[in-house]
Amino acid sequence: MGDNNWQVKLCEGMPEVKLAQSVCDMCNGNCGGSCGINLFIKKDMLIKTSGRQGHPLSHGYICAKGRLIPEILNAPDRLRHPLKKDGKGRFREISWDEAFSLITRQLKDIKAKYGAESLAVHVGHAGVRKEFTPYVELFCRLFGTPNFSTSGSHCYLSKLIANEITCGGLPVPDLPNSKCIIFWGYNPKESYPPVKRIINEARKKGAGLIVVDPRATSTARESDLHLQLRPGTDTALALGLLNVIIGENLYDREFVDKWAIGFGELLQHIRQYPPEEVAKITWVPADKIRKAARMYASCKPASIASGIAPELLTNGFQAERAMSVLQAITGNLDIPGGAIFTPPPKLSPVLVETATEKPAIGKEEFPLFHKYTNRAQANLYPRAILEGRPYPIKGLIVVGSNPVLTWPDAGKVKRALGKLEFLAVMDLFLTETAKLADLVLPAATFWERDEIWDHSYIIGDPRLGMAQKALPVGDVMTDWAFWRELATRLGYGHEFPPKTEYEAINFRLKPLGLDFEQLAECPNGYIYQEKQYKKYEEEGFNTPSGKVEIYSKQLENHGYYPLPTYHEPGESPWSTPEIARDYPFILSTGARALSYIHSRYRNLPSFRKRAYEPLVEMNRKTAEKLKIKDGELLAVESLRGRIELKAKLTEELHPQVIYVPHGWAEANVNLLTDDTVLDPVTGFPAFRALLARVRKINLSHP
Ligand SMILES: Nc1nc2c(c(=O)[nH]1)N[C@H]1C(S)=C(S)[C@@H](COP(=O)(O)OP(=O)(O)OC[C@H]3O[C@@H](n4cnc5c(=O)[nH]c(N)nc54)[C@H](O)[C@@H]3O)O[C@H]1N2
Ligand SMILES: Nc1nc2c(c(=O)[nH]1)N[C@H]1C(S)=C(S)[C@@H](COP(=O)(O)OP(=O)(O)OC[C@H]3O[C@@H](n4cnc5c(=O)[nH]c(N)nc54)[C@H](O)[C@@H]3O)O[C@H]1N2
Ligand code: SF4
Ligand SMILES: [Mo]
Repeated sequence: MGDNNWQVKLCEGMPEVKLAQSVCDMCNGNCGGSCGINLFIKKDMLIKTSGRQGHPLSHGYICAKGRLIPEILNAPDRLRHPLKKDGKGRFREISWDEAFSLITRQLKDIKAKYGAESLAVHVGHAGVRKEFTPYVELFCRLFGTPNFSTSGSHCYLSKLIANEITCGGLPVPDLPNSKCIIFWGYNPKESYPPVKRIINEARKKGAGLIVVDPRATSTARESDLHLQLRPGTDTALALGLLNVIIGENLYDREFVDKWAIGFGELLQHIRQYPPEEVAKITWVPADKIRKAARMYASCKPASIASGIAPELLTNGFQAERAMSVLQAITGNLDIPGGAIFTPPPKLSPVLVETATEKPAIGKEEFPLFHKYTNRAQANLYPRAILEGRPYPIKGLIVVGSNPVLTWPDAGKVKRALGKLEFLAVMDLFLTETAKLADLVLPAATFWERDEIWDHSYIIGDPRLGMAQKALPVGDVMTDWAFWRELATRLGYGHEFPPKTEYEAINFRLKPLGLDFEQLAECPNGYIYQEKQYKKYEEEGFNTPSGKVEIYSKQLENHGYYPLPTYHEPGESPWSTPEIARDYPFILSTGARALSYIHSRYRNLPSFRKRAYEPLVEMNRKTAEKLKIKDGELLAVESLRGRIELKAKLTEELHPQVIYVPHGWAEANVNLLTDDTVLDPVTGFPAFRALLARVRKINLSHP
């Protein structure tokens, strides 16, 4: 049944070409969504894609990556068979049956020798909001390991938890209806361009735009106000805005009196953050802080679209808390044009609760991260593997992720992966991580399986849709089918109720009174509920007090700061001046560029043609002082490691700040990042504010 594509039609005038309506899911993550696409298929092969008119978010737009999907799917180096590493480190093709025998044997051995918890399973960005991911978690529980982690170890969950604790849920910005929008460490022009269209329309209607970004991006330059802060100082800036808003009586007194607790304590607390002091910390002039605060607080409804940058800091959780408080005290929660709560669709839950003997890795250090997510914190896996703390991890299965290029301190990650007794990787390509594996499993892509997509988390559009399988799976396997088969071989098949993905989707849709076919008939999605606002007036907020918790007893009880509080980044010219003497630049890594998704596609010629190599961006004047020329090869070093890449001189950056993209094997910036100083509440790494130095490479004296 799942093999039928209900949306496949024949192309007019080209009887041999079929047209299937689908979506591109590549941006899907923290702030990205999906775009509607048409797939043109000839003899079971994808030959072309185009933007699909009428799609509620993308309206016919697709970016170059979306147009290059045929190159991804048909790549000559795409994995087609399971690969097993032999004693000499060479890969040999094996059958699926052999692959299952090998992995089953390895998992049983590990469990018998070290206990079930010594297996960890990590699902990366390719598994975000995918139908197979809850089943991987189910597998982990059935096997008996608490160590199920996702890219949520460094993405999105910090924001989610900060907002859960503050106002009982994560609201999203109702951008189309806002009168003032703050893009806070968010740059959709590169990370999900369809949002630009929404902003342009809101701005045509008169909405103001404030951009908080250390870089003068084109989005920042086109905004009404650009707050060009020092990387990592977001919490201080937010507290400075709160200082002005409260000091000038620009907050919503009625809302605060009725619906917030801890305002009195906040009032005292923000006295430490007058604009002049905040200006010294953040480098944002005091008059701009005042202007931004007045603009945001006096244009109601207003919203904050916070991107990934504030999360990727040692003080990131507090930054998200402070933004949550800003939205609350200005009375922008749950109103049209403000920060709205759109509950995700009520799908049947997959999980069975099975207690595990040992706590998840990271539970002890980051109890609230664990409480709110029930997940292990993957940033601590390398320590567990290398040092056996709190207990050893001996086996790891990596699904849709490339830790060697995307986890902090890649040198340590590589050492750790090398020490495992068993590493399996399921991917489309032989990635840098897959190269280290004992077993590599070829996965089907999004377009070779059935998937549900959901738009509630982008701009609060309660819309659910179906992207039906449009292409045959061939010799590879869908992630879902793999985990079901593995569970069956280990004797848990009966706990995996659906037998096919088609059945699984029908099971998930049941509470909505929908089935597979009905959802498939709505290529632009199905609105699963009416928008409702100010629900708190009847239900209260979903916090222990039923109110917005500006002061959080829960945080206090766990030994954390109960009010949003600024701390210098773990590494900075002020917190670690002794390091800054040798490493004077502030390094921000991984700002998105439209050309790639994280570590993917560097192996594909058309992608390379568009963006050939990684570049370190630095201020032109600084470069002139150091006699560095545009395009010159440089070494960038941190306490952890060294990479070499060419310089790109720019006016966009402060003289002391440098930027390096992530995801490049030839200059892996995560060799420079750190996994020891993490955000104390969430365990998130400081990808956006570290210290580094830059050296010219004298090629004649290597
Ligand atoms: N093309 C492309 N699109 C993607 C992805 C991709 O890899 N490639 N990944 C997807 C995923 S998983 C995610 S999480 C999203 C992320 O997408 P966004 O949330 O838009 O995040 P970024 O572009 O990484 O960073 C946004 C801005 O933060 C700025 N910034 C850097 N350091 C700081 C800081 O300390 N404070 C502040 N306020 N700003 C800072 C950068 O200059 C950048 O312009 O993108 C998604 N979309
Ligand atoms: N320095 C630095 N590091 C960062 C960041 C940063 O800003 N700076 N950003 C962080 C963030 S926000 C994120 S979300 C992470 C993302 O980091 P990862 O989760 O490692 O994401 P990708 O590098 O995109 O790796 C996804 C892999 O999945 C494969 N894949 C694609 N589709 C499928 C599928 O359907 N099934 C399977 N099994 N595999 C598939 C792809 O080929 C690719 O190898 O990176 C983080 N790392
Ligand atoms: S912006 Fe490009 S990569 Fe992202 S979902 Fe749309 S088409 Fe796909
Ligand atoms: Mo992300």
